[in-house]
Amino acid sequence: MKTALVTGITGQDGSYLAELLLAEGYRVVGMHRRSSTLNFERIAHIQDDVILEPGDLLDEASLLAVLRRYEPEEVYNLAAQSFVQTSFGQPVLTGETTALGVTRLLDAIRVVNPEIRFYQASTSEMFGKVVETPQRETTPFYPRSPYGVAKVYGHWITVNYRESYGMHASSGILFNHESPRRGLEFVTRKVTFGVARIAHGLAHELRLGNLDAQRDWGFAGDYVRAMWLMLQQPEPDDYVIATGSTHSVRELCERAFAVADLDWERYVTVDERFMRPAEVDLLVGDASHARRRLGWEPTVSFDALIEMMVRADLELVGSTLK
Ligand code: NDP
Ligand code: GDR
Repeated sequence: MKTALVTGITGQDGSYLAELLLAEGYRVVGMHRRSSTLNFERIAHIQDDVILEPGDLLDEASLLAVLRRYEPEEVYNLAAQSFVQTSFGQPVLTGETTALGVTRLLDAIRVVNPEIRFYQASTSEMFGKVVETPQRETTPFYPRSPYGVAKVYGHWITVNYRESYGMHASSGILFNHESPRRGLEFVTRKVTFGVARIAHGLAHELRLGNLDAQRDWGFAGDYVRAMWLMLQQPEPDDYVIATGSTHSVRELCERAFAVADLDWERYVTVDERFMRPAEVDLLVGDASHARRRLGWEPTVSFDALIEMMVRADLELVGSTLK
């Protein structure tokens, strides 16, 4: 039985990846940070099937300890301060976790066992300002937030450990991916949860920022499969993972409100507080390298994704009223 270590197991992707690894027969070790209240909500259904081990990307000793204790064959580094807006308010913390955290983990792997296969959660936010579309592995990076800058560092340190020490270290440049488990602060979930609250009479408006931003939104369940496939290849590499189609926040609103038979224009208000000091205007990815090498394809369309999220939130909000 192979052992996989997943950092960020309490997050959206960590929960889907843990499910997939369990289905593939792995012993799954999930690293989580200590907090005064447990936040195992997303993994409650598999909590007894995984090993949960405290640790923090800010603390090198905890990383060495978990690697020595469980001797994983594969490490998936999903932990990060992942919210772009917060990275403007907490740029140093974001750098410590999202950038230097990657070096701490890679270096712990180099010391404990450089044969361990490593996945780094890179992002389309590294492309930032539009240089070319669709964005692919060779598109130059031009990040537009402290988060994007930190992820560029994480990406290049992964490439550097691969080239310097021959490590099987791969980087998945994943475009936005969503699900009913998405954090409430990200725009898709903010909208679908907002629609559910309005539909149930608990709210009367939804305040958003830039409605013109365009994103290539896919389903998180599809994207974690790509992470796993990368580590099953004989050679490490970098891969763009995306659907290849893009939609604006305005279109997201239209679609989400329509699922609940509501007219979005009656409820959505633009609020300056949700605008960013620098914005990423347009993301659309070309995943043909992943399609060819990994045989990876997305299975959930934008419309189906938004409908899945609205329906889940209608049920969730409804259940609190019973
Ligand atoms: P989430 O924000 O849902 O999860 C982030 C995880 O990181 C949580 O488990 C969080 O723990 C953990 N974490 C944060 N700081 C630390 C730390 N200092 N030490 C240990 N763990 C920490 O993100 P997603 O699941 O959406 O994303 C997973 C990864 O993929 C992230 O690195 C993100 O930047 C990246 N990414 C995400 C994309 C997306 O569209 N979802 C696209 C491209 C990349 P806690 O629960 O305690 O907060
Ligand atoms: P993003 O996701 O920044 O792309 O990062 P987010 O959902 O936060 O924003 C997407 C776009 O929507 C615009 N927007 C708003 N965003 C939020 N959060 N709240 C609002 O009210 C709002 N109104 C408009 C934003 O300006 C932006 O243009 C996500 C994260 O998961 C990262 O960790 C990951 O790396 C990238 O996706 C790919």
